[in-house]
Amino acid sequence: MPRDKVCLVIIKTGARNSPDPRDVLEEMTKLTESAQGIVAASVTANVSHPSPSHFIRKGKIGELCEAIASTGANVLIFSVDLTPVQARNLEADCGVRVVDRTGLILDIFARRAVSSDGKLQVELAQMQYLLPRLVGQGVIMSRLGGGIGTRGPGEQKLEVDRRKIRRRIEYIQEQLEKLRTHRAQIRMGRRQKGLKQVAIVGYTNAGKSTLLNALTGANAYVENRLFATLDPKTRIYNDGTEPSILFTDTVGFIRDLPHGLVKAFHATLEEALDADLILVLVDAASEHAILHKYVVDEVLKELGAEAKTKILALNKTDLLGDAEKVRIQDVFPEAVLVSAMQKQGMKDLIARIRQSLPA
Ligand SMILES: Nc1nc2c(ncn2[C@@H]2O[C@H](COP(=O)(O)OP(=O)(O)OP(=O)(O)O)[C@@H](O)[C@H]2O)c(=O)[nH]1
Ligand SMILES: [Mg+2]
Repeated sequence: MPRDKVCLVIIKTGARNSPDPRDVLEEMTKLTESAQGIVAASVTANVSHPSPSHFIRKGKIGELCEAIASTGANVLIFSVDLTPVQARNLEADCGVRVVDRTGLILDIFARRAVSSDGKLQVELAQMQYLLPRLVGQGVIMSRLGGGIGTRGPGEQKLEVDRRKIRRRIEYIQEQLEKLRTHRAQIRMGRRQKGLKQVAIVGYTNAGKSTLLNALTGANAYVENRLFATLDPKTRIYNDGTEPSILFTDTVGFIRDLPHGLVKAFHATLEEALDADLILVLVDAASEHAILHKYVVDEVLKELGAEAKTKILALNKTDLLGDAEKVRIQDVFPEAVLVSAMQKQGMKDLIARIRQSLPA
């Protein structure tokens, strides 16, 4: 399938704490590439009061049409979420597919889901996202045919009416509930065997799967892409010392993680909630390390994991010079410095984990 040529629309809101548009552009570019799209153009728009009909102003729409015409872009991707009405109007005015941030992330998730559990969770999030967008017409047909944002629950399923979709949602929710119970039983069994459980959590691309592999010799999927991992993998670490430790790799977090996705992945994220210890992994080589740590803390809060025992590890320190290592250790004095890729700091990390594990 030919890759989508994408025109990114970076929205700068007037809100305090709103992220720097350059950072948003960087992240949206990575997300787009993770969805196999090619960024052909980007347009930034200042929007303090979004219009209910189009989100952006008329003049900006003209600018977008020009960018589309001059670059041959076939899809617009917004850095914010749009209402179904806004998306539909923009599609009509610009003549190309319009995808919003949640739609983009859902698309990546849909590409990555491997296990049947992962697929069910993604399908649930997609259904809930698509449901309000299925009212009326036009959109449905324009969404068929491949490309970013078209990976709906499947063409056949799109033909069924909303009632059937609701029933499907209920069915998936029941299946996920069973999955939750099943996972809880597995965890209980492990606990009875005296095994300790550590969940590795962190921003997407922090190196969680690489760390799991380094510690346990697992062969978890590693890639320099956002959301490489959707299915948690659990592997045992055994160095002859009791207790043995089970490490679980989890879905990566991102700023403004769409709420529906957090909910859909609750069954998976519960692995983190139920662990004896949460290992927060941060990419120390990223200039956004502090923000990433903050986002992870916020999502953990949202999941109700505030009170859990946590330790912090700073990864990719092989990319840092000595001065940078000192600086980042100043910011996070409690952190263990590691390089999962070069298997550096693993002994320190295990020692810290053993110290911190609740008895
Ligand atoms: N230089 C360096 N690169 C690393 C290190 N650890 C991981 N990486 C690279 O970082 C990228 C992401 O690694 P992953 O292990 O897939 O990251 P992840 O946190 O599992 O990412 P998601 O599953 O997408 O959330 C890959 O290109 C890794 O090779 C490290 O210690 N040093
Ligand atoms: Mg991973």
